[in-house]
Amino acid sequence: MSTSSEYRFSFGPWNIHEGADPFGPPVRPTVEFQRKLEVYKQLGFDAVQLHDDDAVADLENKSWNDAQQEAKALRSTLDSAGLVAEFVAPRLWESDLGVDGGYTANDPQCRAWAIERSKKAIDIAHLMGTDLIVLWLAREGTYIRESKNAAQAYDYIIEAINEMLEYNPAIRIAIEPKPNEPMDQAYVPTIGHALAIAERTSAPHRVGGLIETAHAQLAGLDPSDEMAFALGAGKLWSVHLNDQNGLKYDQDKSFGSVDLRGAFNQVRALEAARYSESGCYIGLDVKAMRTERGPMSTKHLANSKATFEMLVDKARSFPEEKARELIEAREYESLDHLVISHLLGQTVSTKQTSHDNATQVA
Ligand code: 3MF
Ligand code: MG
Repeated sequence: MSTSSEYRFSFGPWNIHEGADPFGPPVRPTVEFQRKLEVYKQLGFDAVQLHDDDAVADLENKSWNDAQQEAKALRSTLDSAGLVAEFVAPRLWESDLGVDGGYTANDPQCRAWAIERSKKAIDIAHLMGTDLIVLWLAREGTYIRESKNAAQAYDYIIEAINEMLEYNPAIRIAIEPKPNEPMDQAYVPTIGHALAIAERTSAPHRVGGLIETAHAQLAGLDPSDEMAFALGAGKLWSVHLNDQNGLKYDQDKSFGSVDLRGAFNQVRALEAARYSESGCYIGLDVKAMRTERGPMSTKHLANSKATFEMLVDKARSFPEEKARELIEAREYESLDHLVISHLLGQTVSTKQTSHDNATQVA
């Protein structure tokens, strides 16, 4: 059962990286953006996720004319490589002006800058041929509760989104929620918050979400339920599949590498909603281990994609009929074992489950 042709996959250039962490310098050489683009197709990926300054390096210090030329040049490079841009995301968190956040900064000049920069990202998206803008609200939050007024901050976020929606009526905005890191407490920590905000904007149908597995896990939530919630609202416009080992720093581990059953359930939620037919991409946001040797480490990308595809097969071959019978009989212990057996490639006979019933201690 080959599934690779039905789903389309994407990742961002930051997923091929130098391996630096807060306690150590880079351990692999920097790979030229151009060189990264060459491996997309080899690895079976069709789309590139971009920050505005991935598309136009050093965006803040370029004339708008030069920026446009660069974006156009990248578009034709992607075209000739058979690639498309999935989305463009304004990278507000690396500028001096974004130290206290962008849209929610206490300094009105910083808030104005954040909106102007977001409009540039929208123009770049247009030049790159995508209508999808992703907002990861990195520094929109607080280190100490008293430094910002949360109700006011949410109003600022909604005002900023409204300005973006008005600036280009063709765009859609997908909010990527995350509960913490780099902030202690981030605004818009879950997809529930993101979709509630969407409803408060001037064009709710143009505001949806991107769910990252690890971000949901960091909020103590089940990623598959988060995805199902957004899918039910028709608002899951991209995903960042990865994994996370408990409530630590954001790890971006390979998909399924910690919680394989959780990964299976995410795939099951996507399959149930026929996500492969939605036109949306299966995006990855994964980091290579620091121990990987260079010059370019891409195994984490290939492995995550392969795991996803194996789990699609597992979702499609799941014994649904048997599961339904067990659900009807409220035999959840047996259902639990059915899932585990299926993931481990074993079949459980119905006989075995009815035997369980017979020997059950009242
Ligand atoms: C941080 C993230 C971000 C976003 C990216 C796209 C750098 O935890 O997940 O990755 O995915 O900025 O908006
Ligand atoms: Mg992400």
